[in-house]
Amino acid sequence: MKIVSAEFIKSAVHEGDFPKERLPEVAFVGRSNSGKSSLINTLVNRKGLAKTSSTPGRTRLVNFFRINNKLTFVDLPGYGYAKVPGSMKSEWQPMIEGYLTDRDNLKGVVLIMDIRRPPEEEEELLIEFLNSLGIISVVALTKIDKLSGNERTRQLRLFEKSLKGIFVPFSAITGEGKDVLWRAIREMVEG
Ligand SMILES: Nc1nc2c(ncn2[C@@H]2O[C@H](COP(=O)(O)OP(=O)(O)O)[C@@H](O)[C@H]2O)c(=O)[nH]1
Ligand SMILES: [Mg+2]
Repeated sequence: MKIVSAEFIKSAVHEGDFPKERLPEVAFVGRSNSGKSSLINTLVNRKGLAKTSSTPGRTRLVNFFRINNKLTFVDLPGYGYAKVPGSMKSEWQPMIEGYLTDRDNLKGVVLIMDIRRPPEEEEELLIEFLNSLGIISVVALTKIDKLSGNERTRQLRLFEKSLKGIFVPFSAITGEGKDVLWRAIREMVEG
């Protein structure tokens, strides 16, 4: 995808403040520190569009970006920071669920996971939830550059065994997976 423009639209906390414009939308969701901001920046070739943060989990904002005046990227708040017993019960749950359920221009979700970190029940439940809503999703496995060939194979097997998803190995450092992810996004958007 040739990026002509990538602009920040707004941040919002409540559904009522989400942008009224209805471009096709792709949402990015992941644990704090999973590499979500870096992945968005890599996709759009802009180093500082989505802030990469050194204080993970502090923001509860939903950030909207307009890409090529054609689609919207939505950076959903990170999760898994405030540990609450029982999965998907943390404070972002109602907000995320509300967004995923109600946003009718939502075309798909990119779930971002650090390839070194084994999936937990939260991720399993999130994928099930997306499937139950009929929302297409793809799992980006970030920081692949940190693994050796053997570790990579082992981790990929682990993910394939524990989650029902489509996996894209990704690195914000080397750019691996960028084209594959863009293809997946284009398919979501163009249906
Ligand atoms: N080696 C490597 N580091 C990464 C990659 N993606 C993110 N990081 C680092 O991981 C940390 C968290 O990244 P960030 O994008 O802020 O994660 P977020 O909290 O999910 O938005 C930062 O120190 C990044 O530089 C990657 O693909 N490879
Ligand atoms: Mg971030």
